[in-house]
Amino acid sequence: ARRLSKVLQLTLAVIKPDAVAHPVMLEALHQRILDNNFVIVKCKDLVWRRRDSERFYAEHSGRFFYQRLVEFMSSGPMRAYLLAREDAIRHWRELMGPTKVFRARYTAPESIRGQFGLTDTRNTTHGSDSIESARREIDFFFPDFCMEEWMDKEEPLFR
Ligand code: RTP
Ligand code: MG
Repeated sequence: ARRLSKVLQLTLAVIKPDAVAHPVMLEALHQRILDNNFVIVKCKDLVWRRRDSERFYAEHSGRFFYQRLVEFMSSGPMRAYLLAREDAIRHWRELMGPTKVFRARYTAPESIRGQFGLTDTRNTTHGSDSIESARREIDFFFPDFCMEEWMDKEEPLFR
């Protein structure tokens, strides 16, 4: 029999401050996660200091939107989820829809950003874009989570 662990993947999802500020939206997004067969491994509400924001988005330093992104992400509470599902990274990004709000509205109106996104920065959610970023981001938000413990050399849970 195939082990469940064979098909699971982990990803890091964040509900950004624009969405957390509205309880109805926060609840809708939480429900959306459950409706799409993700297992919530860990969940936490937190507020970033400016330096956390700068560190997390260091790869974007120098881009024209960096300052406002850093400012915005440390402007209020957000919620981080450690999610598990088969193909979790791809599924969560598909559910979020395109980063750019105009694109989300027109090409994926049912997606989270298509429905709730305000601007390209205040676009309700974040999701890891690769296995490497998922590892880095899970460790950033959940340093106590021992990924190695979830891995089995023969049949890795995390791929
Ligand atoms: P994310 O990192 O949130 O999953 O988004 P992404 O990969 O789809 O987009 P990326 O291009 O990596 O953008 C990184 C973050 O910068 C914000 N952003 N703001 N014009 C703007 O104001 C602007 N452009 C991008 C995005 O919201 C994303 O959080
Ligand atoms: Mg990105």
